[in-house]
This record gives sequence, C-alpha cells and structure tokens, in this order.
Amino acid sequence: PTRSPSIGIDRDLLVVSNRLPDFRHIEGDEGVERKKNVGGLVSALEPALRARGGMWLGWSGRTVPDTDTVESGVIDDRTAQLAWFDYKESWYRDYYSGFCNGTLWPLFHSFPSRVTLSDKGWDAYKEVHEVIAEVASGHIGSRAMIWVHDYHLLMLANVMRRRGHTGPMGHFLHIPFPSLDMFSMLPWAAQILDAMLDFDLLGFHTPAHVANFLSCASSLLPAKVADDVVSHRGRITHVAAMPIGILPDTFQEPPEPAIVEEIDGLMRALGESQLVLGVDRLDYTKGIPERLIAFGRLLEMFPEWRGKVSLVQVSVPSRADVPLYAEQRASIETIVGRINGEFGEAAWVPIRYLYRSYSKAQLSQLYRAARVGYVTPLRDGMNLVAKEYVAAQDPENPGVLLLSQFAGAAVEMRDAILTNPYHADGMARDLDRALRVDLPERKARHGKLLASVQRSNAVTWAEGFLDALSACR
Ligand code: GDG
Repeated sequence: PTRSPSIGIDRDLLVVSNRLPDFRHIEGDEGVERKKNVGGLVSALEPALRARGGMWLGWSGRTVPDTDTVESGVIDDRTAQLAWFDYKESWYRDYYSGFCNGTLWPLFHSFPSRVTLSDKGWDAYKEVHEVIAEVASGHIGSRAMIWVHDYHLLMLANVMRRRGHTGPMGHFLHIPFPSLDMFSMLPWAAQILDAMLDFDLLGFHTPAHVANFLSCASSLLPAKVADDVVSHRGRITHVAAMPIGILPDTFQEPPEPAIVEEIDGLMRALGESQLVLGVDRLDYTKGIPERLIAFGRLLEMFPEWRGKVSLVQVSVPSRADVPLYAEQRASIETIVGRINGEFGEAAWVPIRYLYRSYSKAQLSQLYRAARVGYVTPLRDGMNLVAKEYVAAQDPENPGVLLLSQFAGAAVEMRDAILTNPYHADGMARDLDRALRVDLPERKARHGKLLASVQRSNAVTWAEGFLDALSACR
C-alpha cells in the first residue's frame, strides 16, 4: 500500500469505525503492516466503497505521547482507501480503555457491577469525537454519506452536524442496547441519546435492542416516538433492527493440506472423543468460565461421557492490558486446571484450552470437525461465531449448535438448541442433549440454520443499511 494525501471532497461515502479492517499499525514513516486476512465487514462493504469511491476512517492502532502532535493520513488499499489517525496516550487510557471499554461496554452488556464511571472518561469521550470529526471533515464534502460503527462513536453525528455536515449519517451498533434501568445508570444518558438523534438512521441487531433504545429515548428525552421513528429537536431519526450476517461461502473453501494435517492431528489426539468447540475473544461477556463449569457438570451428571467427549476452547487474546480481562484469563485457567485435574485420565484430557488466535482457514476446519458448537455468551449483540459454525459444517454430517438465549443470534437461529448460560445444570443437560442428536435431526436443524445464514448475509446487511440510509432523505 502507498500513502497518499487526501483528495476526496467528491467522495460520497465515508465509513468510520474505531478499528480499521485488519489495519494493525503503521510502521516507521513508510509502510503499513496489515494482516492479509480480510474480515467479513470490509468484504461486505467493498462493493459499496468501490462504487462510491468510498473511504474508511479509523484509529491507526498506534498511540503517541500526549506531548507529540497527532498524525493522520491516508493509504490506498486494495479494498478501500483507508484514512487513519493516531491516539494520544491519554485518549487510549481515558477514551478507549476508559469510557469505551470500562463504561459503555459493560453497561451495554448489562454488567452494572463492572461499570466504572468517571468525569475524566466522559470528557475524553467528547474530546475524541471532536478530533475524529475534524479528521473526517478533511476527507469528505459536507453532503457525503457517513456510516458510523459502534459504541466508540455514538455522538459523531452531533459533532459533525455542528461542523455543518448536512449529508445522510447512519450508525450501526454492534453490541446490545441496554434496558432503560441499565442505561439510566449513566450520568450522561440523556446527552448521549440526544446526540444519537442527530443520525438519520440507527441500526441495531435485534428488535429487543430497538425497543430498549426507543424506551430510553421516550423516557429520558422530550422526544416523540411513533413506530420506528423518533422526532426530536425538529429532526427525524429512523430506528431499525438489521441483524448482521457473514459471508457463508467463505467457510466452505477447501483447506490447504497443511491445515488438514493440523486438524487431523488434533482429532487423532482426541482419540474416540467427540469434539465440543468454543471460540471467542477472551471477554467476560462471552461466558467462558460458565461454559467450562457447565462442561464439568456434564462429566459429573452424565459420567458416561467421560473419555468420550473433549472441549476445545479457543480464546483469542483481547484487551489484555485492561485488568478485568487479565483477571478473567486467570479465572479461566484455574477452572480448566480444576476440571482436568478432577476428571482427566492419562489417555484423555477433558478440556484443551488454547489462548491464541487462528487463521480463518484453521477456524473453518475446527468448526467443521466439531460435533457441538458451544456458543454461550452471557450477552452478545449478535455473535458471528454461531453463524460461522453453521456455515462451515459438512451438510451430510453436520454438528449441532448449542447457543445462548442471550446472544442476538438466537433471534434468527431458532433451530439451534438454546440454553441459559447462567444455569450450569441446565446447560449441562442441554449439552448432553446436543451430543445425542441423531443424524436425521442434525441434518434437519442444520438445513434450516444454513438457509437463514445464507439468506441474511454480510452483503445483504451492508446493502440493506446503505439503502435504508439513502431512503431516509
Ligand atoms: C462484536 C459484537 C457482533 C475469533 N477467533 C479468531 C477469529 N475470530 C473471529 C470470529 C468472528 C469474530 O472474530 C468474533 O465475532 P463475534 O460476533 O463472535 O464477537 P465480537 O468480537 O465481540 O464482535 C458481536 C459483532 O461485533 C458483529 O456485529 O456479532 O455481538 O460483540 O468473526 O471468526 N478470527 C481469526 N482468528 C481467530 O483466532 N482470524
């Protein structure tokens, strides 16, 4: 990729998110180090970005001392023009780790006891919005369409409108929107809602998230709600449930021989055992300790599974510098040790815990090898792992999806076996049931799940959002 100055006042689409797709960090003054693997979001948006000469703006992944000048720039990438900016160290601490991941993330996932509230975090949240709005304004004209992603940027439309932006602006929230009770915990609840209503379109994963937003807007603001339209300060905002999807075909690509060999090696090590698979970022919302404990309960309540089933839990390192995440990691390792110590035998390891990340091709093969996809977040906006697991199955011999009732994905994926991750005994019984599903029922459930994953995919999601945003004006 090459760096180029921003030229683009004639661009008509800008996507803004905290992280750029697969854009890790800038190296030195010259090049940019990127991961080759392109995620679903950028693949889904690529056609629209190309057609509209669009640009994607986000954090470079790099922090600079507070005393330095913050740099920003543009690189031309194969998929899109990527515009980046650095964070000051204090923004990383007070905005990113602080307000975004220490306040909004736990609050929106309904973990009130994990929420930290500080004026410093709130000030940093507002300050970083101003900075991003300034960078954004340098890249587009005032009538361009802007699509903003996630909880890091809830107030961007408000700041852009103040700077004179008149073009359509939409926001998609990738995490849940909480109930009124929960949201009211935020001292700045009304300011955030008020600012969100400067967007023309607000997209959420599920009708329940939409209902929560509408109930907060009508209770905490003098806003008028009629159906899915909110009127406030003489402006109109459309609110819609638009569940995100994946690119299902990309999980059926034939693997390279080295990957086949690697997964075969794992399956040989499991011997006679059926594979139960968990894959998540290491995050307390994903319910990893609860999942491990329920697996231990399965071995107690149904001893016939001992030696016949193994859990492989892949936990991808995430936000490792946030203390809560380090604690979570330690607690998981303790539980794994306890269960393996209690039930393991020389020839059988109940839980294999892998604290690392895998390539998409490796993940696809792991999904395909697993008899049960064990996807049990305590709360999740959607959960793409559930959809990927279904997409990767062999249709002639598919596995069973065991899915938390608290994942957004549970709304569309009624043919999974749904479970309550807070109830270890119940989840152990549901796991036992999932392991016993016979081939005809596995095929029937998988056929319906796959049809839904194919119907509502990443491309239909991105097109649907942009069409709806255009239609708002
Ligand atoms: C947020 C919301 C919402 C995982 N391990 C590896 C790897 N992954 C990929 C998976 C999947 C993605 O990461 C995780 O997506 P999720 O949806 O499960 O969860 P969050 O990261 O929390 O995402 C969530 C989502 O946004 C989209 O709106 O569904 O609710 O929290 O795609 O495959 N990818 C690679 N190696 C790994 O080891 N390459």
